[in-house]
Order: sequence, then structure tokens, then C-alpha cells
Amino acid sequence: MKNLKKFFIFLILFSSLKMGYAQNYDESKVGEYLLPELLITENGQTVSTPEQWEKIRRPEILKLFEDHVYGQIPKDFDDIKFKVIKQDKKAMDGKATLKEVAITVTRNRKSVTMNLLMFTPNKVKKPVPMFLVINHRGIKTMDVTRQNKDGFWPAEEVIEAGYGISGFDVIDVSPDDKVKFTEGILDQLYPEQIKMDNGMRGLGAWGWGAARAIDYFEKDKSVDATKIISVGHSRGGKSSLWFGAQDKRVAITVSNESGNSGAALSRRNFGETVDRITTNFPYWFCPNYRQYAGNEDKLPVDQHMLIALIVPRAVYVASAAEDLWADPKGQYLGLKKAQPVFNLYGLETNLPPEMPDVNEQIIRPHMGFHNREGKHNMTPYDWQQFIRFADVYFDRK
Ligand code: GTR
Repeated sequence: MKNLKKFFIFLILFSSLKMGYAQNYDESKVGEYLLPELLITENGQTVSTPEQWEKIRRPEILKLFEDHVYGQIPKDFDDIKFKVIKQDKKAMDGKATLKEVAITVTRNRKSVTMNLLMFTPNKVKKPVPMFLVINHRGIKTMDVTRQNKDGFWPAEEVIEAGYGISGFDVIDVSPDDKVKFTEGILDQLYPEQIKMDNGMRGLGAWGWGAARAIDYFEKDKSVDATKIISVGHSRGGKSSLWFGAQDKRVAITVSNESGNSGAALSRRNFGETVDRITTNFPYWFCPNYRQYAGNEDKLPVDQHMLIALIVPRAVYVASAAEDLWADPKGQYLGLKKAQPVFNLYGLETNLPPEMPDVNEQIIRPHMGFHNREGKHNMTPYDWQQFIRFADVYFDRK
């Protein structure tokens, strides 16, 4: 009997402890939070010009994300080779050209090969802007035979709009798996990163893969490599943002429902938390990130600063109304709180204080947002919005 009583007391204590970390979906319980300063340098200097931002504050913030959240994305290797292993100039009933490219990267005499899949439209004269998807949903979503048409990668619609569409399966660079994530570029090319507290992990490795895809596009005359649009959904969206922040060759960075550790503010206590994400997916982040579980206020950054790193290149944030786990409002605020950096460049963004209505797109220089009706997914509706935004940004229509 005594033991039973003890057990119940333990149970109550344990569950209230857990409550501290439990998910909140009640707007009235979000509470107050103070974001780190975007435009004050570590020396206390106020940033008021793009030059100060680029020379001082941007590198400081980039390093903070590297050291505390995602880890590095190494840039060095000894050799890169591209081999077009398949080409079909009459794909999609003659509307597009399909290419499958094997990209082999060598460092310290070890190599990794990733496969890039791409379609470019045939009825165009100029090189085309290219959508590049960091794809964690598997190769089946990018069926090159087009027998299986998946709304996650709606190649026909993108080709019809005059853009190229491409993607690679993240498994080629770093499997999306707690145990196997090193079985790719980490084991083969960058083993020293595994031991580092700010070493590359899953999300950074996928970004590394996207960078190698752009290395290829720079050599392919059918692609306008100055107009690359990096796209990722959810975990892919987190990676797309981190990659877009690093690699200035990305013209538009799209984050679709990237949520926690993506576009959503971490200090806003709503939906997924740093504790949940680092418990379930520790291998996405550098080991240092875990210390901020239940301790978000101590983070030296918040996610609006990640978005700000991309400016003045364009950023598009998409969310879905029923995807509360990813905190649509927190994602909107992530974009909104990055505004001071857009403004530094003379870009008058003026986002309204509240999120726009569901299915209402907002386009500003150089940012866009929508909150689609429905659940967590990337759909043809989302793609239509990305295309509309790209048309405006690239001045195509
Ligand atoms: C969830 C994870 C999210 C998001 C999502 C996805 O389980 O908690 O942060 O990344 O997976 O990638 O679909």
C-alpha cells in the first residue's frame, strides 16, 4: 500500500515535470519572450548599413548558427566529376528533357556519388531558372518515367510554367536515420566532423548535397545558374534555409512548413520544441544544440536571424493552417522579425502584424508567404505559389 502511494506521488511529479516540456497549442499560453538583437554586434555596435551587416554582423550570426544549431557545411574537397548517365530529349511527350547526373566527389582518396534528377522545358530559347528540391521523401516522389505523378514534385506543372525542376534523394549524402546518418559524406569524406561539437550533421549534409547540384548547374547550358530556387519541405525546409543562408548562389530560398528549427521562432512556445526535436532527431543538428532543450531563452540566436542571413536574396515561407506542430504564426513571425535586414537594403517589406488569411499569398520585395488550408505536406497548390513568387522576383511575367 505504501509503495503504491509512493508510486502515485512519483507519477504525479514525473508528469508535471514532463508538462514543462509538453507541447502548447494554446495561443494565450505562449507567454512573453525576448528575441536576441539582430542588428547589434557582439561589441555592442549598432548596424545601420548593408556593409556593416555583411562585414560584421552577418558573419557573427552565421557562426552562431554553425556552433550552436546546425554545425558546419564544409566546402573543401579534392575533385568533383559529373556524368550524365541518362538523357531523354523527348520526356513528357516531348515537352521536356530529362537528365540523370551522377555527381562524384572525392576527398582524401575517398568518394561519394549522388544522383541528381532534372527536367528542363524544351520550348524555350534561354537557359531556365531551376527549382532544386532537397528531397527526404524518397526517389519514388521524383519518378523520371512520370508513371507516378506525385504532387510533392509536380514536374509537369513546373515545366509548363517555363522552369526546370530537379532534386536529389538525401539518402545519397546522409541517410535520414538516427544510426545510419554518417553512412554517406560524413564517414567517407568528412569523418573529422563527426567528433566536433559544431560538426556537420544531417541538415547540413543535405545542404552540402544541394551545393554540389549547383556546382553541376553551373556547367549545364540549359540552366540559368544565377536563378536557382532551393526548395525543401519540413526537415528539408530546415535544410533549405540553412543552405540558403550559407550559399549565395541560391537566388530564392523556399521553406515549406519547416517549423521548429526552420522558419518558426524557437522562443515562441507553440507546437514542436527544441526538446522534442533534439530528442527525436538529434542527428539533424550539431551536438551543442541539445543544451537549449527547455532552455530556448539561452539560445544566442533565434530563427528570424537565419532568415535574415539570406537577405537581400529572396526568401519564401510557406505553412499550412492545420500544421500546428510547425507553428504557422511562429513561421510568419520568423519572416516578419527579419524585416529590419530587408529594410537595411532598402527593401520595403511592410508585412502586416497578423498573418494573412488562409490561402492568401503575400508578396513583398524580396519575400513571400502563404498559409495554405489543410495539413502538413507540400502540394501543387504550394508549388503554384512558389512559381508565382519566382515569376515576380525574376520579372518573368
Ligand atoms: C516531424 C518533425 C518536424 C518535421 C517533420 C517532417 O516529425 O518533428 O520537425 O521535420 O517531421 O520532416 O515531416
